[in-house]
Amino acid sequence: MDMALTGLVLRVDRKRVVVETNDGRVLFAQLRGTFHRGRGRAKSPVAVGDVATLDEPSPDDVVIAAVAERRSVLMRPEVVGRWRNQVLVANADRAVLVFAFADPEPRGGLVDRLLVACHAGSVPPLLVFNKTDLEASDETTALVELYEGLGYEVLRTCAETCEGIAPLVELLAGRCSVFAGPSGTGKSSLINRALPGVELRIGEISRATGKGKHTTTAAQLVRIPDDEGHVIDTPGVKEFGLIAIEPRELELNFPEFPVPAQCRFDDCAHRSEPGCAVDAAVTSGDVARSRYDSYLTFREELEQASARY
Ligand SMILES: Nc1nc2c(ncn2[C@@H]2O[C@H](COP(=O)(O)OP(=O)(O)OP(=O)(O)O)[C@@H](O)[C@H]2O)c(=O)[nH]1
Ligand SMILES: [Mg+2]
Ligand SMILES: [Zn+2]
Repeated sequence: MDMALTGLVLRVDRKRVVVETNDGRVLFAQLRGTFHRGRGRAKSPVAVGDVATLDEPSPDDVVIAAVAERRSVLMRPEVVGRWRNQVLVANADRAVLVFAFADPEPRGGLVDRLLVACHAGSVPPLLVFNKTDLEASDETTALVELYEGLGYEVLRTCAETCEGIAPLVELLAGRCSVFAGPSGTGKSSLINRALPGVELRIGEISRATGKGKHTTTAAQLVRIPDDEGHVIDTPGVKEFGLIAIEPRELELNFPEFPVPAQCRFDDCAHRSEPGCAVDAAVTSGDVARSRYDSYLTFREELEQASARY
């Protein structure tokens, strides 16, 4: 009996998908109209990290027939033409969220967005603060300590001096890890350092703006040499919208909040209701103001989005 032809999705362009087949070829596969439309606009039909069943009606013609159920998804809304392309990557075991001590300075709101997306998509996060060779502002130092204090796994790295690269390599082995974060923080640089022989394109920081220039333009899967695991590099995110989270369930993605069911009202939105335990925790300092502000911002966004669809 023939073994079914399957492929690991390495990269997704408009209508062409790069797959690595289980018989060891790297080739382009086509998305056919029915499959493309059939999945509706709620989900990306195919994402990097997916395992696809392939049809090969003739040589040079490989078609994606189906996509295996996903273990996890990292989602963001992204409008591509009239398409809402929502799944950034599929099947990641861990998200490596890369920020920098400086150039660019991390924004807490974006850290929180990515952490919430990870919680909601069942992808455990690792926070990496890169560029330890640069001097951090007091705000940035406090921000790193905030997330460490919350119990998130935090790693300090430097792609220039290789500080923290050995522990990073250990964390990557045997798993699928997706690197995400703002442009210019060093995602591709860290992957190049961690994986021998891999040479992803590295950008330059604009002197004028202190920002990266979106060097990586599409999510791309890279195999770890001599290992089962792989790594997915993604383009830098400027804004990261949250989707597919019930507004009422947002609170569950903030592990330090005293929820659920500790406020006076069962349906407390933690805005300024009397007897709100979250509000009390912010006042007493048990919950950081910045985290609460993120919660309020995201809740508003999710409510507006759910009213729209
Ligand atoms: N000083 C310093 N510079 C670094 C470090 N790591 C990366 N860089 C520099 O930061 C710039 C951006 O690095 P990239 O690896 O392209 O960043 P990226 O996160 O992949 O950016 P996008 O692909 O645009 O999302 C490059 O000029 C790197 O040389 C570091 O640890 N210290
Ligand atoms: Mg990059
Ligand atoms: Zn409340």
